[in-house]
Amino acid sequence: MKAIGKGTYTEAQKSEMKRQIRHAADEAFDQEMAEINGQLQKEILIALVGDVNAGKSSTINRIVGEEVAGVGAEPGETTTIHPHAYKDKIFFIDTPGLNDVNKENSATTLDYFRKTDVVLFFLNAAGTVFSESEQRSFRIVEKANPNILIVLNKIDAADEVDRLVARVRKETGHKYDVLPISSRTGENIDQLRDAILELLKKNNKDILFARTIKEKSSIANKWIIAASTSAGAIGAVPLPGADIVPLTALQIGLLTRLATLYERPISREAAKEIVITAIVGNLGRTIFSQVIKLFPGAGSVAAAGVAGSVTLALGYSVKYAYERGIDVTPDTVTKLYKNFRDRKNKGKKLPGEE
Ligand SMILES: Nc1nc2c(ncn2[C@@H]2O[C@H](COP(=O)(O)OP(=O)(O)O)[C@@H](O)[C@H]2O)c(=O)[nH]1
Ligand SMILES: [Mg+2]
Repeated sequence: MKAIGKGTYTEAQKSEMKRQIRHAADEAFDQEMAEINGQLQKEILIALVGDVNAGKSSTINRIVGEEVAGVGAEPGETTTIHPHAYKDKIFFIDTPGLNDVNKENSATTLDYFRKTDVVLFFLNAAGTVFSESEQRSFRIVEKANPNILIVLNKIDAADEVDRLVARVRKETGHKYDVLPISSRTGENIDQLRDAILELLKKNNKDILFARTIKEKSSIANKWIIAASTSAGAIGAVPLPGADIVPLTALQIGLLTRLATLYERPISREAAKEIVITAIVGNLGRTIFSQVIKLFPGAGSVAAAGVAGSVTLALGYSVKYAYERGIDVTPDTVTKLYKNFRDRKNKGKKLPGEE
């Protein structure tokens, strides 16, 4: 079968596509839900290592968007390292100071580091960056667990940050990301959050962590861009048959992830019909050129053709609905598409652009 015109389909093609989407969506939905539920059963352990006052507590509070109780132990208060539960599945290990890491270089401490999903190793950009004692601790931690992100905090109070980053990278053998941040001003906190999620993704734990974070918008954007870019690899105008199965799977994956992120479960039937609207209907395409302006990094999707653009439009509309407490149903998503299209036709800006 061949699509006609600029991606408009014949009635016969449309009904065949709907059939294929319903079929592919069932399978994709089961797979995604199994994957997500599997993730939600797991536990995450994040270690905060660094000198007193490096900004460990401030940074973690920034990342999750609220005060994390228990990460605030003063040096000397704790004699052994023990995890603090934050939400029922997420634990932080706070090392009150590096001396404690060095002194307590015991089997139990190392055991904890071994089990940790991510180690955040803090340096104070406004202090003595990567001092001898910090280097000693770093070697200890590194041996136990290489999933380290080096957090260079307090860049608001430091000079020559680029040079500091380069030096730390060099002294750690260019093996680790060094992220310059300020937990006071919030600079680069999004990048640090993304880097943590990237590491957690390796253990299939990123959704579990993302869900507990207050600031969901930039995470949602990233997922929408990723799905749309992947969709862009599918034929310029998705055809019934080979293109429909992977495109459906991508969109179902995006929908179920967004639903989990915003903690608003989506039914199988709703997900299916929303995908049908996106792929078979024309509405998604008409708002794409507007939507793309709202997305940092959407340039990669710009040349993505129909599959990429309808995926971006779908993701944007669903995210928009979740953030405003609108139920995500085929009806509401279609209404949103129409609303965005009408705004576009009237030369008005889309929500978020103002
Ligand atoms: N200038 C500046 N001060 C910071 C920053 N992050 C934390 N601080 C301050 O440094 C001190 C120690 O922070 P805290 O998070 O308790 O450090 P922790 O001991 O490593 O947990 C506090 O007075 C914070 O306000 C930052 O990015 N810039
Ligand atoms: Mg602290």
